[in-house]
Amino acid sequence: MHARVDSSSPPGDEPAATARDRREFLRRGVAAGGLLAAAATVRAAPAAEAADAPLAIPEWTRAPGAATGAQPYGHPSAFEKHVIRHLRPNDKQYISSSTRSPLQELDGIITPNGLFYERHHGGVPAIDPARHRLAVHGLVASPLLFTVDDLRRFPSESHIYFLECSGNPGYNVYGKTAAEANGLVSCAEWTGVPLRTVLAEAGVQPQAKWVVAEGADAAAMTRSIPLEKCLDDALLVYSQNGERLRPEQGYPLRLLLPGFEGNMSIKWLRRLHVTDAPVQSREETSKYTDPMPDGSARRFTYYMEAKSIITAPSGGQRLAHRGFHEIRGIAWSGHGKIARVEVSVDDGATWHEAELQAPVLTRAITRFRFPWQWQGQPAVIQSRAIDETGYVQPTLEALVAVRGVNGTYHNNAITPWRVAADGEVSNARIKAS
Ligand SMILES: Nc1nc2c(c(=O)[nH]1)N[C@H]1C(S)=C(S)[C@@H](COP(=O)(O)O)O[C@H]1N2
Ligand SMILES: [Mo]
Repeated sequence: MHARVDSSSPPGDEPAATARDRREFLRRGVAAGGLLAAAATVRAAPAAEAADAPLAIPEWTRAPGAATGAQPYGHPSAFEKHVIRHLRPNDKQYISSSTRSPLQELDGIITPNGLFYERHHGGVPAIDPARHRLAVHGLVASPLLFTVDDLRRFPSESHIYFLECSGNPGYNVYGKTAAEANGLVSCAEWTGVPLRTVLAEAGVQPQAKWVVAEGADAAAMTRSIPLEKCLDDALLVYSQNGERLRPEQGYPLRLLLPGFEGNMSIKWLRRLHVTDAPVQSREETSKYTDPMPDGSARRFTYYMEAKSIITAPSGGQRLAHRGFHEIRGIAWSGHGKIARVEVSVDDGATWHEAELQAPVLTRAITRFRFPWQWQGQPAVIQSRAIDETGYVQPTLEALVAVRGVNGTYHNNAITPWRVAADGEVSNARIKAS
């Protein structure tokens, strides 16, 4: 049984806007040595098994399976044990540390809770929700103290948003896999109460301009947030992907500031102090600032700018077959929706529009895909995101030309992957040996 995959006419409707790009793509494909000459065939069964042989009955069909309810809380298949968060092997800072989401193993736009990236400055506290409180005070008409149950009584909302650490990936651009190169980003459906609802309950005074959020962890992570953001789409979150927050993600209560650098989405939230000025916390002075070439420093760099990365094929993987391959990846922007993603398969010489997978949501991860014929030629493949503001994801060289090399945060550069003649995929920034 063969599933026919014709790379020159991908399934589904072709948006009118891409027809020109596709013609251009085909023309260049032919010009570039018949890249698309033959329609690809994806075999549904190993060629060694004759299609007319009877289907063997495997052992799992011959006897009943495990008892229903054997796992009161479900786990992935035992065959998926390699799909785990990535912890840097030399990471000795086990309290102030991070783990990366295995982007190369994931499909769709939702990161499963057990694979959501983590970044903790003082370890993961074990908080008893019955004893946890949120204080709202400062420039308000009535200071308030909430239990988690109190907050759950407010009208709730659910939204899909990405969260990304501004240190993703820093200026270590040599990550071997997609996780190592850019895995400090994840995306979930968050449920909670809009922060503006709770602030309205307390009654914000006219001179208020900032809200200082503080965590209940040993790091007492503290950040000042412009009141404008708090009254816009900021969410007090208690659930993630349908279940209560995991301890690592801020159980029982976190702040979520869509599109803003991850460190501002304070986990284990215990206090909201309404003020008229930023508090100048450690996290907005010594940390999370970027020294610029002219000696100044970028501070309060809220927005995560548009980024994308190809997750398949990506570093550490191997193309086992010549012929059709769907290039797949993810794109996101703190400024809103992804408008386009472009893919290059010739080391950046030419770019072609990828197809976006619905839904394309504001400040959420968007999937893209692009049909590719690989006939064993060495190639460098990469993607660049363009968001609804028209902003185009830069190359690393373009970013460094503006920012210099002393900053660590907000590196949203393109990640190029090298595909070798033997099908090995590696980070194109690592010199081939
Ligand atoms: N209280 C508290 N909040 C915190 C942190 C922390 O260490 N303590 N880390 C911040 C950073 S740097 C990031 S990137 C995100 C990470 O969220 P996650 O672990 O749910 O992915 O949480 C932010 N909120
Ligand atoms: Mo972060």
